[in-house]
Amino acid sequence: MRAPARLGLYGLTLVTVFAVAFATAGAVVPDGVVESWSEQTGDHAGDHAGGSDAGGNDMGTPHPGSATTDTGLSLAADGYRLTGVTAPSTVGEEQELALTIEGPDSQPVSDFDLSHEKELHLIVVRTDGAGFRHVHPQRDAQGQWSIPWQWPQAGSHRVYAEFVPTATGEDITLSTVVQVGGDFSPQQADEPARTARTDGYEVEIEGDLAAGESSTLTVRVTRDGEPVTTLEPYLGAYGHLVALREGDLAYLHVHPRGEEPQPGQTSGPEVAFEVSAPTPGRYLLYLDFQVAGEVRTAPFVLDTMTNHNAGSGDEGPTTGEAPTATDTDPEDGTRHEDGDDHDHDG
Ligand SMILES: [Cu+2]
Repeated sequence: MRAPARLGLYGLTLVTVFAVAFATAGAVVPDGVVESWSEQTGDHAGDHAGGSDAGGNDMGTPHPGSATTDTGLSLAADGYRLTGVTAPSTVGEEQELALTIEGPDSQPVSDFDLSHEKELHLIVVRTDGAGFRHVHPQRDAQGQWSIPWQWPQAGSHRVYAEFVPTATGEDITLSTVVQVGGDFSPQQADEPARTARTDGYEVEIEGDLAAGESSTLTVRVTRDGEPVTTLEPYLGAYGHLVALREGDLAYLHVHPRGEEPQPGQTSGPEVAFEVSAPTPGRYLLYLDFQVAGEVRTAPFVLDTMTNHNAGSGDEGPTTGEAPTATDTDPEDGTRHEDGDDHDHDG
């Protein structure tokens, strides 16, 4: 009777695998890592446009005086709370997405500084990285933020609010999770993706992420093989890049390089960003760029470099091999506020 014995062994192996998975799931990023990351990614990180001038050779060389920000995984930080989050509960239902930011006095906050031209940035993404949206809701007299909303896909979504209270002048990102009922097929990224297509535009990302270091990522926009040189300012830059750590969806602060564009100016085909990946692993990146008055989103997936010494950002971009015809099809992976309904098979 060998078969039953084998089955038994197989069962035991399964149990072991699950036990390991549980242990791993319980592992949390040590506080120290998060803290040094927060310090690194404070607003002043943008001052280091020349690269790692401090010769940062290790994780977490904190920049003194940097603003403290969190990693966007908390409902509350620095006395501010994300409350009253409502959204449609199922796919396709038309309603609104609403939220309130409460201050240390437990009252809705109504004084915000402009940051990237807006008082509040709302980022929404399903926890597998699909369905990214970056929008700007309206605030009413009572301090409630809202925007018309419809979910194109079911699943568990993370909702981030990024803002700067006038009272502190510090950037805060708070988030919560919203469940959306309906059929759900996960679209977890299974490999890095350096090329994205959206509305006839092809966007390629060059450069590498290095864990614990700042590095430069450059995006290049083409259409029908021709460089696109008519990128328009959007949110105070020629592109807005959001980076999330795959797995927990921690929110990275990304700083555009170069001068802030003036109204009417255009640029392209390249835009550069300064990014710090806090830990080794995979990151989901989303570029919003504007051409001819319309904002589009290009999604990417990057893994941090394994060679720790190779990239402090100022050597030329290392052109990675783009996976052939990546399936980061923006039409099912992402959409933007201004985009009308594309087909979503999510
Ligand atoms: Cu925004």
